[in-house]
Amino acid sequence: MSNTHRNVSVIGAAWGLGAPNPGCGDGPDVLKSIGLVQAIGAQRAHVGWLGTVHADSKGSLDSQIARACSTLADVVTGVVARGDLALVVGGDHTCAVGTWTGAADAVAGDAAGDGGPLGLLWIDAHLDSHVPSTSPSNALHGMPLACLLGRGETPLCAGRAVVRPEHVCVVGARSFEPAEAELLMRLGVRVFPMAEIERRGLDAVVREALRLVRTGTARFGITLDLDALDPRDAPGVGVPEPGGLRAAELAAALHGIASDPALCALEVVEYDPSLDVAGRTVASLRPSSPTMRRSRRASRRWRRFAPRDARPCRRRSRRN
Ligand SMILES: [Mn+2]
Repeated sequence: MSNTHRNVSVIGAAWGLGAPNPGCGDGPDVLKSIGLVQAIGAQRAHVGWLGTVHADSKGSLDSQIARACSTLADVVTGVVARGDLALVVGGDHTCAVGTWTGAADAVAGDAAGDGGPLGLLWIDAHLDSHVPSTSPSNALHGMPLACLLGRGETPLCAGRAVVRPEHVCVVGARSFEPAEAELLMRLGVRVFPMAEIERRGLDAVVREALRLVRTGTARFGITLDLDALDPRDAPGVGVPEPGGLRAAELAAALHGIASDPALCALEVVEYDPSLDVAGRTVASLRPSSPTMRRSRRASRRWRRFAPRDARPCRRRSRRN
């Protein structure tokens, strides 16, 4: 996140129920404890940890996640409606259903009267566009984009289209099932796979993707699944995929984005502290590295807190 005077409200989405390994449910607490708020605050933003949403344990998995998402949506609506930047920290990617439903509601009902649709930039190694009938694993974190597009029939998906396909871009995809790609193609979602990024360069792709999510929308949001990053930079995710984005290049391509008044919310998901290796994932998350370098104190603090237990990442089950 770059220099900005805008208020930043951080919200934890502390559940991993939608993933085969629930470890990412600990992500928000760990990032809070190692000083995420202070690191962002070092860049002159007014930042506070607003709260953390947990899932309860009543009923089916779907309904637990659906309730947590509904709580999260209400919180995000409030933050966005008052003009702050919402930063949602997952948890597994099912929290996107809550984050973007809440953001879309706030953006549609903008008090100033210039409300409209929400654009969404989805940065991910996967397409997250399964519906229950196409998912080999039934893992719900493989479905949130389909849900937001109004597809899929689970309690998580009210069947309501929160975003329009022409306002959504996926960047960094490299591992998915044909049915997901077919759904997105049929709907008209622009997908920028890794092969295209390697050919054209990340800067050019991000520029085009940002133009698309801004076109015809009132405001836009960005969701970053950390598995979009190369496992060399972000080993601490449940479903790592080789051949991904380098953290420094992505930070450079998105540099300054937090100061953009059209950006209403940012979401960072799937960080699993138990799978991190030598704090590498946390180091990649360090907000806006160039600015952090100028703030040596904050940078030292972040390094000091970064978990260093170099636990080998042995468990590598594919999601699908
Ligand atoms: Mn994802």
